[in-house]
Amino acid sequence: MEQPIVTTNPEVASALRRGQAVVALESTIITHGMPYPENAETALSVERVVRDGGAVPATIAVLDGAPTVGLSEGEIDRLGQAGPAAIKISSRDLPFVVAEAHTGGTTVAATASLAASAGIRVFATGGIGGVHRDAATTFDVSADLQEIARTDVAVVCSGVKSILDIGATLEVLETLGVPVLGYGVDRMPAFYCRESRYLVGARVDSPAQVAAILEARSRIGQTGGVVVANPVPAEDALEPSTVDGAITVALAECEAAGVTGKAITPFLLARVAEITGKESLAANISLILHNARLATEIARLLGAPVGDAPVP
Ligand code: PSU
Ligand code: MN
Repeated sequence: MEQPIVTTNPEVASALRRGQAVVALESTIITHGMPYPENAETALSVERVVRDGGAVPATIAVLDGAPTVGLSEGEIDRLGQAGPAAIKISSRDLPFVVAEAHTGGTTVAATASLAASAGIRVFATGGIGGVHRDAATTFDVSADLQEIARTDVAVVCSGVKSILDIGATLEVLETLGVPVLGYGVDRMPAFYCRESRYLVGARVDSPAQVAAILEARSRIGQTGGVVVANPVPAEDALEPSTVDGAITVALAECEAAGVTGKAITPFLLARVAEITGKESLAANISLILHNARLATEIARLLGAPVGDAPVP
């Protein structure tokens, strides 16, 4: 067999060998999720939060054709500067960008699959992709859902943005057998807002509960991922009416501009962010940091003997 082509940076590789906690981080949020320099600054702050919590961060992307697990600060800045000029890489794009030596940010789908192949079990992000509101006619369902279903990784996120159909996204996750755990909430978070009207599969209130559910899942013999839905901190949450108004405008503009395919999600997210202004960027940054903190706590508990607190 050929050697795997995934490059794992030495710090991440050594942490994994020694059984230390590692948290994977996506990079489409850097290239397509925020403007420069906030994108690179946020990615570096997220890494600091993971380190401060006692785990090793592994931001994942494809650099000149090399799927890379654990970017350097310089590499994060390079992706940030490239922004949407870099490729948005979902699972199906990996063979193309590797063969043609391209650079880009990996979506939740591609990041989860690269993380799992490196042996990382916990992944933090802002929001996952899902079922688009017009999916009944367009069939637009993010590959994130299927990839989470087949990859052994816990994805800590603040739900799906309300540009999507949250109820339909939860139905697909149920069909795919993905546990959806509301962290401290009974209802699915809606990214900028703490709650939608849809119930999660189960509510959890501690990282230890999440770790126990992950362990139980593998003891049962099930494979595949888990979604941990962690709401945006209350002080940074937006008013649902503000967000709804922006979404209505963004959806109409997307349709009028004839945007299709993988460009749809970045277009809608960017327009909602522009219309809602600085407040939504602040909420976005706050929830990502919050998710990274929780992911770090979960990662530190995995593999630790039951009842044993991780060494600080
Ligand atoms: N949701 C966000 N911000 C993002 C994304 C989703 O709040 O940046 C990105 C993630 O990388 C996600 C991707 O994996 O969009 C989903 O794109 P698509 O719908 O084309 O699968
Ligand atoms: Mn799509």
